[in-house]
Amino acid sequence: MATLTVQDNLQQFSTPGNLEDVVFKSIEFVQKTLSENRNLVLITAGGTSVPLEQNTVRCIENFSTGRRGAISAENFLLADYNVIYLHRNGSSFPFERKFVDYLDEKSKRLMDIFTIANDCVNIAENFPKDLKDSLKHYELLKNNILTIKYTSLSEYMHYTHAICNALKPIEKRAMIYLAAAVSDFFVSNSDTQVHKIQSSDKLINLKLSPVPKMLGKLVESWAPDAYVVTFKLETDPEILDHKAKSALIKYRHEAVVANTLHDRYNTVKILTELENIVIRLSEEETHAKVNIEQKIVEKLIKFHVNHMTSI
Ligand code: 9Z3
Repeated sequence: MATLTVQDNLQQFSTPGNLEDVVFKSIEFVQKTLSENRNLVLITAGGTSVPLEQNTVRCIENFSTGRRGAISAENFLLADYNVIYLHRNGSSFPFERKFVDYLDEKSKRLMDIFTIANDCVNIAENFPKDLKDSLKHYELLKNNILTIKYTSLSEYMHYTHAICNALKPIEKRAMIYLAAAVSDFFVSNSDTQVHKIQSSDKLINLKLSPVPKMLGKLVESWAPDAYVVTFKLETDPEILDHKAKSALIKYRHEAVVANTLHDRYNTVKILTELENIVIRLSEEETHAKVNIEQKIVEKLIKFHVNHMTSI
């Protein structure tokens, strides 16, 4: 297992009980990918949970649904990449999310689409073609995806570190695509009380510490050869470009995808050292339910190919 150094900044996050299992599965999947001679992308998706108590009753959450990561994973799989999908437990899942969309659109529950007669379960209706296609794609590609779930910020941190280390033998054929919305603040171990915070009439003061930035370490030493893509989210479009450009300069990684909260599925900017590309869905594309992730992934794969052929 990759040993933690003080510089990795992870000691302040409690080590998840199943970390060795995640390491083992990642190494095994990397070996499989090498033997298949494929490229591999690590995708992170969904929000992190920050516990307020050690025996957690309450926590701090964020808005992220994991949809960006899930649809991106579909597109990488269809482009013949192997995928490690590190996602928030219960968030959007590649191909399956189409069924969730369908149920939502029809205002139905999952069990509404099944009937049972003589102990046989049947599907109650004719599925639209794109749902059948999703099922077919999943059947075809499910061995090319390794799924790892996290809930807490600590799990996210340790798993990301462990998977990046496991990716080392893949060298430049690895891409890291950090679409998860990771909390910027947490309650440090020493400030987290053991038992449930008791209700009272008094104000409660929470001490939130800044989450140590892991990106510098990731780029420098966890996965030094990989093509690293981060996402920058703002709610104020005025500051987005500047923040995205600053991140690219500060961490010296390959690409930043900049987006705003409310327009994130319609417009993004991809920034690299040499390019500044705006991707915006047209009205027709929005109407035809084109996913912007398809376009993001297409572009990034082109950049990744250049990265792999560079010396
Ligand atoms: C993103 O910006 C993703 O595009 C979204 C996708 C989280 C907005 P959904 O999961 O949304 O489909 O609902 N991810 C990165 C967000 C983030 O926390 N970035 C950090 C920042 O902006 C830098 S790594 O400071």
